[in-house]
This record gives sequence, C-alpha cells and structure tokens, in this order.
Amino acid sequence: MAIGHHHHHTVNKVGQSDGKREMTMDQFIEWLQGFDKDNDGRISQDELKEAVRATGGWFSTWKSKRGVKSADLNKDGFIDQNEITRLVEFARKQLGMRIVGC
Ligand SMILES: [Ca+2]
Ligand SMILES: [Ca+2]
Repeated sequence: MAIGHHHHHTVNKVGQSDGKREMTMDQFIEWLQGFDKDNDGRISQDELKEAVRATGGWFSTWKSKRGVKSADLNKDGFIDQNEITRLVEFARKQLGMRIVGC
C-alpha cells in the first residue's frame, strides 16, 4: 500500500463521538495527521496522546506510549509516514476504532 501522497486539508477531530465511526485507512491517516501540531510529518507521543483523547477515551499516556512503541519501527520515538499504517492495529485494538480497507 502506497502512502506517497498526502493531502493537506486539515482534518479536525472525527466528531467527539465514541470513536466507533468507521473510516478507511486513508481517512485514518488524514485524521492522525490532523494531530501533527508541529507539522514535521511525524506523530510524536504527545501528538498521539491528543489523538487518543479525541477518540473519546480518557486521557491516556500509557496508551499513546504503547501506540508509539508498537508502531515505531526504527525506534526514533516518532511515527513517520512509513510507520503510520502500523498504528492501525493499535487504533483498532486499543482505541476501538473501526478502520476498513487495508
Ligand atoms: Ca509532529
Ligand atoms: Ca519511527
């Protein structure tokens, strides 16, 4: 699956619902990139923390820590473009998000 293209419309939080909304892999990536506050193209643990919170889960540091850990292939502490798809499993299991089409 190619992730070469990124669109740059800002995706705001997906509702403030229960995070159970179904989305595609592309939408998930766009959604996550909406949390890239410093626009470095990577998701840090702090940024992921905001994403976790936005799913309606209570503020959870350990979840975001685990998310980064499980997806961070090169162990630099950030989720970059190549690693972002690895967060899908995390989002499914830990955040209860429904992500389709991968
Ligand atoms: Ca960032
Ligand atoms: Ca990394």
